Amino acid sequence: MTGKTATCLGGRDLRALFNAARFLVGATAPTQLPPDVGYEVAFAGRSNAGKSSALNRLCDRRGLARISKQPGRTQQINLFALDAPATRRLVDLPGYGFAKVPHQQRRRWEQLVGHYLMDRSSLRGLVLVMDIRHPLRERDWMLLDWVQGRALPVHCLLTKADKLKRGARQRAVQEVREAVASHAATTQVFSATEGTGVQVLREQVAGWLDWP
Ligand SMILES: Nc1nc2c(ncn2[C@@H]2O[C@H](COP(=O)(O)OP(=O)(O)OP(=O)(O)O)[C@@H](O)[C@H]2O)c(=O)[nH]1
Ligand SMILES: [Mg+2]
Repeated sequence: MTGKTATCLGGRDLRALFNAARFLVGATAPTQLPPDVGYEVAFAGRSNAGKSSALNRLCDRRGLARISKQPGRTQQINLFALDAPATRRLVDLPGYGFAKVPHQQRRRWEQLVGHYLMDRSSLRGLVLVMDIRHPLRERDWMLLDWVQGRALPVHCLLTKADKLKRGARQRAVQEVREAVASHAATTQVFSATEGTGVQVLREQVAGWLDWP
């Protein structure tokens, strides 16, 4: 692929489209979500996997989604609008699988995120963010199974690739690709710190958002 086709969608610069992102709302209950029209792409994954960092890198905006050293801090669904009047949106979902989270909080997560993933009509695709060193844990599979039920396309983002050497990265991506073939999910390598794979991610997400 040439540099030109890699950065353009219908003649427009993909980076610029994502760079226009602005915080829309943080929802702690389904009733606080914006109207279920238009197009959404959500980022899901374990706490601390790197969801917010991936979103910031996608938009090339450092402070857009909050990054935390403490896993499990984000307990709300954060939505970002890419255009006006918020027809296309990115969604940062609260993470799962952090052991220190109390039972009640875990149930709240299941209700909030489960409801969102099952019922949201404007949700067009899911980016499943996983640390490339620890992919496809039990709750990642649970999520894959949930969304398969509603035939939602999934893109596995193997992030923190900067932590692995080239050979190990390739082995990891190959293993995940084979494992998720049954769920018709796509897979790529990514690093928020180095910017690896950002253009591939932009094209994947832009396709789901159906930019004219
Ligand atoms: N080395 C490296 N560290 C990363 C990368 N992406 C994220 N991190 C670090 O991983 C930690 C968690 O990143 P976040 O983006 O906050 O993770 P999250 O999935 O949004 O976490 P929750 O909101 O708690 O669910 C932070 O310390 C980040 O700096 C990456 O690509 N490489
Ligand atoms: Mg986060």
